[in-house]
Amino acid sequence: MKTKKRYLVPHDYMADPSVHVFNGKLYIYPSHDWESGIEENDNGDHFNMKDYHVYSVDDVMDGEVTDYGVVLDTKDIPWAGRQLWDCDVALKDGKYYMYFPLKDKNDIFRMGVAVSDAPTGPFIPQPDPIRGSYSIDPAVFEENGNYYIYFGGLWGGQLQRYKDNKALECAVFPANDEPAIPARIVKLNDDMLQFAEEPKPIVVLDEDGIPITAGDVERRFFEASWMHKYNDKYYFSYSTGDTHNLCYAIGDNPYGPFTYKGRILTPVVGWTTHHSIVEFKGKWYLFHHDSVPSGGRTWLRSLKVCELEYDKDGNIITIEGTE
Ligand code: FUB
Repeated sequence: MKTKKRYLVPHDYMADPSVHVFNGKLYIYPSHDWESGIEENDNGDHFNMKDYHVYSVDDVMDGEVTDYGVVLDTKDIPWAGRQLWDCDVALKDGKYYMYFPLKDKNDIFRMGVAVSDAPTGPFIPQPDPIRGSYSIDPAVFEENGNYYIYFGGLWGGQLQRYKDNKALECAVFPANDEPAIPARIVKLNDDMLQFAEEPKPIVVLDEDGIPITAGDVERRFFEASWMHKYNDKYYFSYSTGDTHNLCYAIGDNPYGPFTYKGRILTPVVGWTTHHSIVEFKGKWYLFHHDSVPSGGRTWLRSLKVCELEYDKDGNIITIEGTE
């Protein structure tokens, strides 16, 4: 589908947008890319981000975008090593909780929480990462007062270093005909600061009800989880990483399993693709990023948005990434 697209922050590099409507207003929580001079590699060292901004917009396709400035900085996080990647924010009882992945001083990704009285921050970090947290790309989903985090990412996201929530001695990738490494879901405690349970795998099935295999690289999970609901169905969406698709799978509850349905967005310019899907003022939007404005530099990405449509059966109509 060809659709009008808009760059939201043309004067800076922002990526990995997590978007929510809080009290009737739309807020964007992106990663903040910058030129740190670190050479590109498969470990993602070139994504060397160190702070977050928050944005809001009233008219998504045409309205003014408000920048609330820096709301969290690695220098204020006691356990910080490096690399502040994709974050997300949830509202509970008037407080805003930002979940962020960050490498600790041993270069291991953990997830932290920072709390604010406002959706626009500033967010005050907890002194330690969430117990039992690992890997990257937290996406928070709330339903009936229960809050869940979807997370995980391969390669630089370190998910291949974990099995059954335990760290492995070294990374393990399944054989091509084995089930792919899954994303994870975990319910949050009432205080929103710790996990309430052990993280569980998110299983994505193919059309025959068989788990998607590691060799099915056009469809298997890689990173960038997102969850939204449409017509009472649960849409789990994600990036396939090295094949650069944004895909989705549908299930009947937040834990799945989910059945693979198709592509949301074909590959964009740049290595990574990452998104969120949100309904605002009666329309659905896909927030994402690409590297067109930086001339294809994968670590300097720009925030984009376009409308998203469903067909009569609830399938998402695929959007062209390069238009
Ligand atoms: O921004 C750094 C990483 O790139 C994110 O965590 C991934 O999802 C990918 O977009």
